[in-house]
Amino acid sequence: MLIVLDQVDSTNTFLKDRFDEFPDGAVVAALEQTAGRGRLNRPWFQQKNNDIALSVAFKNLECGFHAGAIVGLAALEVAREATAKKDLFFKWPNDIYAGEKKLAGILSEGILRQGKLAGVVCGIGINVNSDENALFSVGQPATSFFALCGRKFEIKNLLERLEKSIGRHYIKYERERAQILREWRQQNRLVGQVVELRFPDGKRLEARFSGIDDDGNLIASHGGETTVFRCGDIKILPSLKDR
Ligand code: BT5
Repeated sequence: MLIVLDQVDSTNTFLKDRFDEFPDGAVVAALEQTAGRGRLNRPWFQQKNNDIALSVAFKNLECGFHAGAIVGLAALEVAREATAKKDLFFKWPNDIYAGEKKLAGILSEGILRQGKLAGVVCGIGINVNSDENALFSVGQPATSFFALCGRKFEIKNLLERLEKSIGRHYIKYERERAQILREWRQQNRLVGQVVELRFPDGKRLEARFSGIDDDGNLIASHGGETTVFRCGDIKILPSLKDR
């Protein structure tokens, strides 16, 4: 099921508020969000009628982070097909990057019922037709399908392709869970590199990104110690990557 709204505050908020009214796997997209959100309540920019914003209702997941793996792999597939750029990758936890520029971001939010995880609303924003000027206002290096390949795209057509790809990846997840998670790990390009961990409280730590555990947490090593990094951001340190 794909529903495309002309305007909404946030597709994640919309679907969270109506979670029980939608079937498992339902996708709600919007051509404009007036209050698009990133993680930690950061703003998400979407150019009206020009970029993708959608959310998916997941009701049968083993754990919350698997939502990002399913939606992320589907988006990576559509982005590679559309732009013919193979060199797109995940930056932990679920951003899609081209080089050092962000192409897409994912926000997964758990739905709790009596203290238990009843489902997950997973939203993704993808820059499609935004040009350099629009991307500049984002405040961090960002790119779009248009910036990558010089073509503009019909948003509704891309939404249909993405909804189908999410459906396929969800079915595959139900049948071959380990394979989906393996693919997701493989596309996390920065494993092995030295990165800067940025904790939500502002603390920073340079460490080697040594892997991702079964719950989707980043495992980092520094000075013989291991840190399990559950929430925050990582900054790519290209000059240090082979250290
Ligand atoms: C994310 O958060 O990257 C998750 C974004 C999820 C957006 C989707 S759209 C559909 C659904 N409905 C919503 O309300 N949200 C979801 P985070 O990792 O916290 O990144 C946020 C940061 O990315 C911001 O602080 C900006 O610096 C930057 N940013 C904002 N808009 C951007 C854009 N269009 N492209 C690249 N970077 C952006």
